[in-house]
Amino acid sequence: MELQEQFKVEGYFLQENFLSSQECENLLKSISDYRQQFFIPKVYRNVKPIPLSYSVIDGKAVNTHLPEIQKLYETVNQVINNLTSQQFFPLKDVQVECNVNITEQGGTYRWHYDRNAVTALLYLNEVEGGEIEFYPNYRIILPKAKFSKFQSFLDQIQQFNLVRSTLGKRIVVKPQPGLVLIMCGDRCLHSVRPVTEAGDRVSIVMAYDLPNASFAVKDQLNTYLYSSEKVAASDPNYSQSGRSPGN
Ligand SMILES: O=C(O)CCC(=O)C(=O)O
Ligand SMILES: [Fe+2]
Repeated sequence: MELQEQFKVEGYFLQENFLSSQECENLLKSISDYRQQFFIPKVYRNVKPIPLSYSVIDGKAVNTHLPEIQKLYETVNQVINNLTSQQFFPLKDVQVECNVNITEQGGTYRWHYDRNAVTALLYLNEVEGGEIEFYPNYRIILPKAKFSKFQSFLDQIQQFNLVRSTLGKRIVVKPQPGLVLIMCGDRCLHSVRPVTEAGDRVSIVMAYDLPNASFAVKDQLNTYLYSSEKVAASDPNYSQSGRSPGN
């Protein structure tokens, strides 16, 4: 199968050694230098069955202080556009564009869909545990109401273990330096299993969408994902009004 066709059918794409181990080392060094200089928020959201428990360097900080990662974000955009028949672009919200996720021992990432259409995950190191588990092209998506309460209801049903194992195709990927995983982030249910060793798991998360994409859920979701502040909504992935604006 040709690559574009394969991505369309399978809903994800994996490439080992997208970066060399030396390139990963250099990026890890820049990230650790950044951490010496700046505070990075630790985020803990007690959701079931898997909490969101990680630290994050958000897109604003990457944009300002980590130019080599910002450059990678542009390079991976081209990789994605060779993989699909559509043209994807950086998000308009710089905070969300490109993040560095740092997950320490015991840390996890909750079950979720990304707000944006295509996501690339680039792994910089190997850890014990910390596998990403995902179900590509799994979501029953309401095209005009992706952020609605009814969508939230459907998503909750689809998250149940039994429903996942019956309807979904489970894929588990162990992080390794230089491995890139590209997925349709808003259709692929995913979570990260607990890191079981003392070292940090470091991944770069890159988000893209079509130029006209609009997100009903911006501010609360950003606070939820990128700060340690409390948020009112139980799951800010969905808007209170139940409708997505602009479509
Ligand atoms: O680090 C990972 O493997 C996944 C992170 C993720 O899904 C996200 O930040 O949206
Ligand atoms: Fe995600």
